[in-house]
Amino acid sequence: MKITEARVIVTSPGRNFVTLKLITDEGVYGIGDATLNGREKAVVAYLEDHVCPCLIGKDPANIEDIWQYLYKGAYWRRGPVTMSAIAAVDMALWDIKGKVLNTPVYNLLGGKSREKIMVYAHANGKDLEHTVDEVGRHLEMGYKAVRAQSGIPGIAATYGVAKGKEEYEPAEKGLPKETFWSTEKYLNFLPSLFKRLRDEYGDDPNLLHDCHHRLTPIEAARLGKDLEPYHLFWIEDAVTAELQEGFRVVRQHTTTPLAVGEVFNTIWDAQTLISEQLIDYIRTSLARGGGISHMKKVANFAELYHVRTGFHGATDLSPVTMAAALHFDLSVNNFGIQEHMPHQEILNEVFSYNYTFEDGFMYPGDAPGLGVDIDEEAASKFPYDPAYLPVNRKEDGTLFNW
Ligand code: KDG
Ligand code: MG
Repeated sequence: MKITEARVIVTSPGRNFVTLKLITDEGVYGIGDATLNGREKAVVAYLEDHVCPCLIGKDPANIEDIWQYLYKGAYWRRGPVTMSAIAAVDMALWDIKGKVLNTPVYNLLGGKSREKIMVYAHANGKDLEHTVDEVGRHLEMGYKAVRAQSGIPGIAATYGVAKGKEEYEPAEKGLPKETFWSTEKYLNFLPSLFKRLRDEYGDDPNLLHDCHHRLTPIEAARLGKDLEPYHLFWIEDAVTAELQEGFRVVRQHTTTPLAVGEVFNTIWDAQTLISEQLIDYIRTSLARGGGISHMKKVANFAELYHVRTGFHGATDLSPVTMAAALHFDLSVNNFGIQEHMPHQEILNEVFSYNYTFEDGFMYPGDAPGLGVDIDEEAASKFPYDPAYLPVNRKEDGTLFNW
């Protein structure tokens, strides 16, 4: 079998997605997700100009060799653009292998390690009471785990909180919006939210929170300590992790579990974090971390150090990544939790998928391959719609982490 065509499909049903389709001489094809939020066109060019031509004529069965060819063969390693492109190729190749062998991808990854996949939902509100209501609404929907993000008194707009009634979607049309931030106001407010949530809903629900890279290690240590009475499932991205050693400070001070990694690209971004047991969950999605082949190595490495997976699953990851993640989550022993942020209804005009949600858990389905497809004709009706993630400043104007 040979790859005869590699097509990049850009579409915007509700938001932008980049999808790679690899077609073989036997008519079997596979698809992969190459969406990099706010930088989509860079991956399109990387794929079309530098990756697709190299794939033609290759045997799609040799997934590991093709992965190494694209990683080592480029000479220029790592980085979000390169690794998103490699991830898309890798997902498409696993999809093809599953279809050729007539089996779901989880069977190729070692089979089922569990029957169902616990997912966490996003609850967000404009203020504390609204957020409490939203957490309750998601618990009523059956979720066993809910991430709570709230508007903060004195801060006009913050990460994770929807405007008006729509679902939260951080990428906005036009040039990047600027938001303003105060760590002091945030740290003073957040424990009161989780106290209120435990008072209202008791000890059982798994509660999570995303700090979105806005704290220094010692500030994260304070937050972790302040939240200990409310035993969160995790705090996420408490600190930016370019300096992996920074997590030593956080870890020394708190027993609140730590999750990080949605912006990581390879194992080298997490090696110290994992081997020194500085984190509890690794969040790198298959789409950012070079696909199933590389993330399998990361998960296996993490397993040695009691670190579990908790993959990123925001709306900028297409149904292809969601499906691939669910196959992966079902198969690895050290699965922890999966993020689930449902896409807009309109996306179903372009993508079809086999995964399902029931009572707080998801299932990848048993279709051969990944069980996802894209309708190219429908996709062409939703042209690319440029959008950027926001830029964040401190109240005095200093450029800060968004
Ligand atoms: O593209 C950026 C989003 O995926 C990110 O802001 C979402 O932090 C996020 C999360 O945890 O879902
Ligand atoms: Mg996050």
